[in-house]
Amino acid sequence: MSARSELGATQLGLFDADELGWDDQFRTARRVALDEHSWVEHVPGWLRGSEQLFELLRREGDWEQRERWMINRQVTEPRLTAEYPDIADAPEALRGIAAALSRRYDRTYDGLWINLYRDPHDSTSWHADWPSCKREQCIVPVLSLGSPRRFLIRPRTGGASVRFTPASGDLIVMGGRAQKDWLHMVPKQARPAGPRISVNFKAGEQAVKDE
Ligand SMILES: O=C(O)CCC(=O)C(=O)O
Repeated sequence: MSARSELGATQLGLFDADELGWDDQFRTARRVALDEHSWVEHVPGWLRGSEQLFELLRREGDWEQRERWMINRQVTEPRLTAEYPDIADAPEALRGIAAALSRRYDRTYDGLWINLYRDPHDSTSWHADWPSCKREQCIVPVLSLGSPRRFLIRPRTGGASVRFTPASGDLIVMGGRAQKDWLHMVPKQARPAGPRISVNFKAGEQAVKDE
């Protein structure tokens, strides 16, 4: 059920353009090869105005508490999620960001979902982004807003994980076969952490299998 009022939907478009900006050149991008076929690009400080965007999304996001099947039982996800399958319905501030990412990664990010990790006990467990990536190779950008949290990625077959700690305004972009051969997570942590929002971009063209 939508928590967003008509007024809220209107306010989502009212972001002071001077406060929000990003680096179209992706000058701080650092690409880490996970293996021969998969990579993660970390772009520190990519977005300017991330704290204001965090506050706006926290206040106005269409947040839902979701359930997830784990083997044979349904569990409540330890985070809140708001989904915008059509980018046209997403907060206006995010539409400009999606367009910038589309130019950079040469595909159309036409939908997104956002997650709110309310405290250090909120998390998401090992998974890959299915069904938003059904191709052999996908590029999935994730924008972090608010408190830094660990983001881990490890081979699907097991083994050591690679760790990133994206701060507010950082991008983590998973590419190549990272959704096929690797799993990622945001773990719970004992150390105190304030709330964090992640903005996950999806491209309809990646949600269909290769011919
Ligand atoms: O919050 C993140 O950084 C990642 C979220 C994620 O992997 C997901 O929602 O599928």
